[in-house]
Amino acid sequence: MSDPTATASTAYRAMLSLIASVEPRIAEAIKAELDDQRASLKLIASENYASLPTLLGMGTWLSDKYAEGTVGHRFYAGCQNVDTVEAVASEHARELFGAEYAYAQPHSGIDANLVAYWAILSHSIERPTLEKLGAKTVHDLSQNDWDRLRHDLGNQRLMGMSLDAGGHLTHGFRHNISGKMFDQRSYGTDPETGLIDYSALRQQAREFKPLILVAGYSAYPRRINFAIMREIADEVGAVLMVDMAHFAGLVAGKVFSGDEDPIPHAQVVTTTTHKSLRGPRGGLVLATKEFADDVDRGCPMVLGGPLGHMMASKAIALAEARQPSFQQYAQLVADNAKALAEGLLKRGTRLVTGGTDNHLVLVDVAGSFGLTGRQAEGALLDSGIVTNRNSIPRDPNGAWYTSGIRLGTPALSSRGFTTADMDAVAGLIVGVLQQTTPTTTAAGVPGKAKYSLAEGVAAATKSAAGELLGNHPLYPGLEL
Ligand code: DSN
Repeated sequence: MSDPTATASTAYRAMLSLIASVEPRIAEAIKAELDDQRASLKLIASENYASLPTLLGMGTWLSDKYAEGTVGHRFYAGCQNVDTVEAVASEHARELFGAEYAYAQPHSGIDANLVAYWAILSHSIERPTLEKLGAKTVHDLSQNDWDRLRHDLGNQRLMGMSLDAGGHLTHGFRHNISGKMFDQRSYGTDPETGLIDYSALRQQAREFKPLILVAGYSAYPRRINFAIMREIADEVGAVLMVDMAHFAGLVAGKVFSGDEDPIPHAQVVTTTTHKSLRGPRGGLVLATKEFADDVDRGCPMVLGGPLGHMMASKAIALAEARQPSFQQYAQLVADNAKALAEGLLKRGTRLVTGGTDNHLVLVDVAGSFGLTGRQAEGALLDSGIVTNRNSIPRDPNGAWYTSGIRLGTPALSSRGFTTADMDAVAGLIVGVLQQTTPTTTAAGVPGKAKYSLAEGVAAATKSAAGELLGNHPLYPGLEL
């Protein structure tokens, strides 16, 4: 039998040559991206490397089919193959997570959250109103009743984690549509420990009485107790929605179980598929049966035509995540994050919450090295280490410059980095940041954007990183 990676090399070379015959700059950018990804230490907590079957699943003619609607109930003819891929993706998602219902259409995390918000609004506001007025659909309502319903749909309350505590824009912040749709209040973290204070959260929920309580984060380095979150939601009559975009891989890989697994506790759970879950770019919504019909109306409610090629790729990635090897991968992600945190701590770095028990680490670069997040991100990038700047709780440098950098281990764990490698990575990071200094502005004070990196540090770090990367090649055997 021929070696599948050698076959993939041939397939990709043919693909690049076909693309180059139309637009060579695009072929070059595709190739350059692989070279860049191979040559840098990727520590962006929300990124990963999808498998070759998952990547190849995206590049097909399933993209050419319109299929608005849902499986078996489409607004276009000839959707039998899109029906198959959507049904298979949903089946894998249900089985993988133990969910009663799964919706595979969302194109991204923001779309998954929008589907979830509108499903909850439909379930908890629209349906009871229609029932009370004896109407079957919204078309049966008088103009006055419709106006009142629209007003009610647009005036509900949502409570989510504050951005600087690690929450997400789509959890009700003003720069996102969720902040315009809902009256939102944030819960933060304890100023001393940096951890969620469930009693304070409960008290806030009692006072604010949200319709939706959102749990989930993009920069909180700890686990959440979803049993307590559900108890709080039930007490105040809220629906618990969990956005597990960042840690879905740890749920799928059973690193998070019991009270740390959102599926048995939340009515609605959303995720992206491309972060720790290691699939293609996209989203999923999981729900209890009670919310299934409302979630299923996501297209055309808020989503454009489903992306058949992306759902095919999601199905492949979800099938991979059901393999026992994915559980080993998920455990490695968590072990590597711990090793990275310990490596940073022992070299004198301050971490938000003092460590991690998930896949990410939040470094206070202002407190540790006198830098802004922007300066730290830039100096590390110059040295071949890709991270992203991130706010820390009560950040004095705001959301643009920030005082932190966020590091995550899903991508390097996919390359097979070990805990010993992560200690070496911590050494490289600290080495760079200790030798970075903010540039002084014309007014004689340290600036927030520019920095200088001691001579030779970037080159030496790139070379040490190259050695680590060489031990764990990305897509071994794939030659373009
Ligand atoms: N952009 C994602 C992240 O980096 O966490 C969340 O939207």
